[in-house]
Amino acid sequence: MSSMITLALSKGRIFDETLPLLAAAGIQVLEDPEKSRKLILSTNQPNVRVVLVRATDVPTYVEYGGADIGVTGKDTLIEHGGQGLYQPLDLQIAKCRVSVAVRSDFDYAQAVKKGSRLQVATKYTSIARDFFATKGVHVDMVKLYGSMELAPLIGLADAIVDLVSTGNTLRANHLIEVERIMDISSHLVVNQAALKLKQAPLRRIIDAFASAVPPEKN
Ligand code: PRT
Ligand code: MG
Repeated sequence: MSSMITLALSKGRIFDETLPLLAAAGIQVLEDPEKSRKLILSTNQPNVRVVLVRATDVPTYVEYGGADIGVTGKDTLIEHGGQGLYQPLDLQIAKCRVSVAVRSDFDYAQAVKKGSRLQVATKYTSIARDFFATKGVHVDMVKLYGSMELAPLIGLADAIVDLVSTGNTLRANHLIEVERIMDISSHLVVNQAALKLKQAPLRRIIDAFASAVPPEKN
């Protein structure tokens, strides 16, 4: 029996933007996750299957070998810690940035003077903690799992640390981006034991993905 390769993806932009890379590897997913409730999708290659997991769970599935390989945002990877994961490739997809945003009437410059305290609402507590520590700002962290943009409007926090791509969500909620913490794209992550045990098929996928990634623009 040939060994099965399990690829972990999340529904939505990561799935959609990974499809062309899979095509470059000769892999075609046979079901549409938006139309089916299945969590395990077969492909045109009998030894390759796709599992659908929450975006934040992709590194965990790959770390514990629930999947051999996965695609995950750098944001998610940093928060996970990346332990046990081989990270061979920046796929240059699902691009966005992690930024600090506040209400337009909030005096951010005053609030981040060294030694001051700032209430920050975010799903990205690790990224936020490191960023404000470097600035010497004390942070009272409010951990949220979504709709971060609401927090400053309701008085739950002074600032949010969140992903921004077009900026439309911030604008719609009268928030302004005051600092850009880091640029984000999605990366390929591979289980280290699987890389040894299933080296040839995994290498084939990694190499095909690498050849399909557009060269970095400067
Ligand atoms: O949505 P769900 O709660 O199910 O899970 P998730 O948010 O963890 O997954 P998903 O699929 O939304 O995001 C997966 C990955 O896509 C993230 O980890 C990022 O690496 C990447 N990515 C790229 C984005 C965005 N762009 C993005 N714009 N993830 C989320 N957003 C959200 C952002 O949080 C904000 O609410 O879109 C909103 C801002 O978009 P603009 O265009 O209005 O600025
Ligand atoms: Mg989302």
